[in-house]
Amino acid sequence: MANDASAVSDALSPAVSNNSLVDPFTPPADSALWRKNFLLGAATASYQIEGAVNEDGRLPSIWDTFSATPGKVLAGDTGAIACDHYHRWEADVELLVSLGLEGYRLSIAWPRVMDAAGAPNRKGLDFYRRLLNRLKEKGVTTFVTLYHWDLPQHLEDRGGWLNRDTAYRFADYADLMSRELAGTVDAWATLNEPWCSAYLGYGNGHHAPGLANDRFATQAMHHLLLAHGLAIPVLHANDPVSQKGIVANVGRGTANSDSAADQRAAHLFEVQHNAWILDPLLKGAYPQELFELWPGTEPLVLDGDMRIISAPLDFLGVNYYFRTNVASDGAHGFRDVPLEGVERTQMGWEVYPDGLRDLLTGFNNTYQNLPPVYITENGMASDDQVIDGRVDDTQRISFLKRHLAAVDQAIKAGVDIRGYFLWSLMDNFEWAFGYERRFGVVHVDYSTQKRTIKRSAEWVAKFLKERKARV
Ligand code: IFM
Repeated sequence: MANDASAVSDALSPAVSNNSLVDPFTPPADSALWRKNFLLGAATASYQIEGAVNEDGRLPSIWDTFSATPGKVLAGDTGAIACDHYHRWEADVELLVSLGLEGYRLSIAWPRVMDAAGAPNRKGLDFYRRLLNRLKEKGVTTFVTLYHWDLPQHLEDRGGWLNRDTAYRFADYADLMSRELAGTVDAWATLNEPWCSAYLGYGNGHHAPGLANDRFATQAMHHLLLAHGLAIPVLHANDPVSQKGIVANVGRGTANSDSAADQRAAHLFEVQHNAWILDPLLKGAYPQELFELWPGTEPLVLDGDMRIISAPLDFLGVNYYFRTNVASDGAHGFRDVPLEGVERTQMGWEVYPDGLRDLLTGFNNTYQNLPPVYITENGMASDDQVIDGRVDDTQRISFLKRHLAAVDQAIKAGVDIRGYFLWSLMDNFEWAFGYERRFGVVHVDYSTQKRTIKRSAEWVAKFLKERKARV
C-alpha cells in the first residue's frame, strides 16, 4: 500500500471493516472519547525516525555514539537512516492526515538546531519550521517535545546530565526554539520520560550515554528536572499562548501477595517510578522514602531548585505501557516477580489496561493540583510482517481499544484527561532493541522505506471518521 491519502480509503474496504477483529470501536454514548475537544493523535521522536544524522549541520548526539558502540544495540542498529523521515516528512504528514489523526506529537533534535556555541543552525531549524507549518495548514494539533533523549554529544563530553550546567544550556535551547517556532506549536513538552534518561542512561547503562551508577542516576534526574523548571518560564515568555508541560513515564506496581511486605514493595515501586518525578513537579519535594531506602543516593539540591522545578504546568503528559508485579526484597525494596500466563507484547511487557486507569485515578487523589492530563504515549510492539500487502496486527487493535476504554473510565472517575496519542505513528528505532521491535500503526520496510498501513491504522482511521461524523 502506498503512503498516500487514497491508501486509507482503499484500506477501509467492506471486506476489512466487516471483520470482527477490526469492528468499529463503539464507546458508550456518554463516553468522553466522542467529545470534540478530546484529542486523538499519534507520537514519534526525532532520533527514532529522522535519520540524516550527518546532514545540514546536525551535530552528533549521545545516541549516535552509543549505537555505534558494539554490543549496545541489538543487531548493531543505529538511527543513521531510521525511517528517513528527514527526507520523507511531506509524505509522512500526508499519511497521518489521511488517517484522520487530529494531533501529532514529535520531538526536536537538539543537535540539529543549535551548534556547540549555542548559535542557531538555520538549516535544522527550517526543517522543523516547514514540518510544523505544514501540520498547522492541515489542521493538526502539534505537541512538540524539546528533549526526547538525543543530547548533543559535546554536552555529554562535559558531563551531560551529571553537570548542572546542562540544565542551563537546555534553558538556552528552549529559549531559541520558542523564539523561532512560536505560533507553530500548540503544546511544548520540555522532557520526555526523565526517569528513563536518568535510570537507563546513567543508572544501569542500558541507554545512552551508558553509565551505571545509582548516585549518577539521581543526580541526572535532579538536573533533568531543573532543566525542565528553568525552561518553563522561558517558554511562557516567548510563546504565551501555547501550553507547557512535561511527559513522564509511569509504572503500575502490584503486590505479589497480600503480605504487608509485598504491599510495601508495590508502594515503593510506584514511589520510585512515579512519585520520584511527580512529587517534585507537583509538591516541590522529593519523596524521602527513597533516600531512606537507598542511603547515599540523595542528589545535590541547591537552595531554590525545588521552587524552580515545581513551576505550574498547563498539562502533564503520561506515558503508560505495562505493569510490574513485585515482591519484597528486604533491604533492596522490591524485586520483579513476572506473572505466568498473562498476555504479553513483543517487548515481553504485560498488557494491563486497568493499570492506566488505576494510576490516573490515584494521581488525581494524591495531587490536588494535578494539571490536565494527556496520554502522550501508549501502544505495543508486535512482530508485524507484511503478507500479501497487509499487516494483520489484531493484538494492537485490541490493545488500543482496551486502553482507550481505561482512559474513559478514568475520565468518568473525575480525572481531567484531554487527549490520547498512540505510540507510534510508524515502526521506528526502538533504542537498545533497534529495529526488531515494531510499535507503529504503519509498517516500515527499512530496506525500501515503503510504508504500509497496518490493520490497526485502518481501525484508528475508521474510529476517527465515525467520531468526526458524530461530533
Ligand atoms: O519508543 C519509546 C519512546 O521513545 C519512549 N517511550 C517508550 C517507547 C517504547 O519503548
